[in-house]
Parts: sequence; C-alpha cells; structure tokens
Amino acid sequence: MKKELTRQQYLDLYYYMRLNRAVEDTMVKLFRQNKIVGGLYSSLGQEAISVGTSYALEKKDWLAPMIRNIGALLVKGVPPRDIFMQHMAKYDSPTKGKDGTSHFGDLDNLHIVSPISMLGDLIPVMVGVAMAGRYLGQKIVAMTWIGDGGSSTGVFHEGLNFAATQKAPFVLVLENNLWAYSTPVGRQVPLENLADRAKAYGIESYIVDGNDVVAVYSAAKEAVERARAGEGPILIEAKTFRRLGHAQHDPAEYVPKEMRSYWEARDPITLHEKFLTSEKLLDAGGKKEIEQKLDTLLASEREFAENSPLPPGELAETGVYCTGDECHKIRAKWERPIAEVTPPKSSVAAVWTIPGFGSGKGSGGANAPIHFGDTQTAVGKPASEAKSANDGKPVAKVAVKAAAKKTAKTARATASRKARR
Ligand SMILES: Cc1ncc(C[n+]2csc(CCOP(=O)(O)OP(=O)(O)O)c2C)c(N)n1
Ligand SMILES: [Mg+2]
Repeated sequence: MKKELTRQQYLDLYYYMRLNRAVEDTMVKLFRQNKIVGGLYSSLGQEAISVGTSYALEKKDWLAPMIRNIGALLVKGVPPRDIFMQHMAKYDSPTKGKDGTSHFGDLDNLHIVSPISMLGDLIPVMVGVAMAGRYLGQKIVAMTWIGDGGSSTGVFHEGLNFAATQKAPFVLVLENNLWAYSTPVGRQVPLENLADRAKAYGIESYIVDGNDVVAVYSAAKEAVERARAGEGPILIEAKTFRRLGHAQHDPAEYVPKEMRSYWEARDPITLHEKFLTSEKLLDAGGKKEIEQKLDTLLASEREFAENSPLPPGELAETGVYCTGDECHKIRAKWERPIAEVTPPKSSVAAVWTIPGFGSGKGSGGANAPIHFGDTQTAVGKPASEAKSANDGKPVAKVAVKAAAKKTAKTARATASRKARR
C-alpha cells in the first residue's frame, strides 16, 4: 500500500527523519558531557515510524508520544530547544525543569498529551481523548504508540477493547522493534505478527515495514482517514529493530551481531534517500541545503538550551502538588452532601434494609458482615427457595434476620465456651 505523495511531502518525510536523528545525536553529545540529567532513549533506526505516522495527522488531531517518538513531537511542531531543555531540566523547558526526560505535553496549541511511564496507560487515555473529540463534534483522531513489550500489558488489552466497543477514532501504532529491554519478542509473546492482537477486539490492523517511511505514512494515512470516518480504531504493527540499547546505560550485548548488521543495512534514512535520488526528487545540492538548514537550526536551538538557567532552588516546591485553579481548570463536583447519597435519603429506593447499617454492628450486636458473601442465606437454602417458603416476604430481610439470629446464637455459644476454659 503506497500512496502517491507530492514532491514536498516526500521531502518533508526526509527532512523530519533527518531532524529526528540530528536532535537525538545532539542529545547523545550532551549526555556524554553530563548535561542530560535523566535517562536518554534512542529511536535510531525507528525514525520512519514516528515521522511517517504523525505526518498523517492533521493539526487538530491529538497524539501522545512514548520514549522513542521524538520524531512525532518534531512533526507536530515542538521546537528542538524544548526537547533539549526538557532533558537538561532547564528553567525554560515546558515543565520548568521539573522533569529530566520527555514528560511534557501541550494541550492548548499542539494537542500533545504527555507520555505516561507506565507502559500501555496512554491507550485508554488517548481513547478518552478520541471520544471527547467525538462528543464535541470535532472529528479529530487520537494516536499513540506502544512497543512489542508494552503490548503484553493488561491495560493495552483493556484500552483496545474499550476503543473497539466505543468505535473510537483512535490509531494505535505498535512498534515491534524485536526487543523489550533484554527480552526478545519471541520470548514474551507466541505470535509471529503482533497485529493479530487486533483480532481479539474485532478491529482492523495493518502490518507495515517500519523502515520504509512512505509505506508507514501510507498505512497511517489510510488508518487515520478510516478512524476519522467513524470506522473505529485501527492497529498498525510497524516491524523494525531497536539499534541501540534500551537507554544510554545499556550496551545491549545480548543482541546477536548478525541481527544488528541485517538491520543496519536497512537504515530508514538511507533507504528513503536512495528512493528520492532514484526518483530525481533530491540531488547532491538539495541534500547539502537540508544539511545546512539542520546544522544552523540545531546550533541555535542547542545554544538557547545551554544558556537557559537551571530552575531557582526556591521554586523546588512549587508545581509539585495540585493547587486548584493555578494548576488546572477542571474542578471536582462535591456538591451533594454525604447524607443525600447515603440511605435512607438516597434517591435510589432501598429494596431491603440491613439492621445496624452504618453502626458497624449487626442487630445481634456482633460486628456487621463486611462482604456480601459473609451474609448467610436462610438456613442454607438458595435465595429462590427461601422466598417461596416465607409468604413472599422480601428474601433479603428474612435472610438477614436469620443470619442475625444465628450470629447472636454463635456469639453466646462462644462466650459460654470461653467461660468453661
Ligand atoms: C507497566 C510497565 N512495566 C514495566 C516498565 C519498565 N519498562 C520501561 S520500558 C520497558 C521495555 C519496553 O519494551 P517495549 O514495549 O518493547 O518498548 P521499546 O523499549 O522496545 O521501545 C520496560 C520493561 C514500565 N515502564 N511500565
Ligand atoms: Mg520493543
């Protein structure tokens, strides 16, 4: 499935992949200079996925990146300086130096939800965003990414099932890079194609070569269009390889050499460059121009980031806990008094009453049952039988009375046993 793109679109995909790589190369240098304060993850060799998928979104659409999706942030319009400053915990960063990795979003303008570190949790969150857009009549699509490892979390399945039943305009990109930390994919899921997970929820899925940016874009564009048209969520499995360790601290010596060299020969930027050259969309002059543009941009963005101060110490306590209006505009509704939502004033009529309710004691004086299972039915009889044997009186009342009598009897028996000891 390859779409015909305009010359500009082909070149944009190339530019953003190069920008993605250049931003991450710069951060590796900053890391080695001890200027990055948190962990640093890499999407080396996976740039086609972040760029190709996010390029299929419209400005009004929403995304939430994971650790290897800096490319998606760049396509959405986040300036490289924000990404540098965020990782350096600088005061001018989107989180004012409170975070050392990529936990930031932009709800007002760019429509970016901050990453959540717990793998999979972004799925129900972004399904919620997709549904909110539908209630508001905005015709938006929400997108997020998940790894092969993350696709085995419970919340992945709960989220996807929820998206499917709601027919949410949601696109989930599963980056199968063959490794989850040091675990090869074959050791954690018995499937050849992780796209098959979609079958369990009755939704559509695509499998795409994650190192071919045009193929990734084409699949994502079609998925986004279908989701927007109301066809429900779509799962895209992009097959690729994690070229570096899990993060900077991991040399990934557990990865077989042949596997690494196979994928290094399939670098997504080199592949797209070859395509652009053969199609006469890019020549040596054009390439040089792009490289100069990137060099100039990154030098000034890096300089800005390096010159930004660290946050002043006296602000360490601010912005840590929610302070109401200054923190967020959504307020909880606690208008209903407790008494109103507690029997007997509740608007829901009580079908039965439990003696001693609210006092912590049953009518016999013993501790009230805590679980429903603790309440005994009328002398071992199923509730249906108990009803006919009691002249049509509400079963539960009878059951509770019987249980209470029994409880009191048991309490007396225990007390006399104790007295005999
Ligand atoms: C629920 C949960 N479990 C474990 C972790 C720790 N953890 C962070 S990344 C990672 C590996 C993820 O592998 P994968 O989903 O394949 O993504 P990749 O790193 O390959 O992009 C693990 C285990 C976590 N963040 N959340
Ligand atoms: Mg993985």
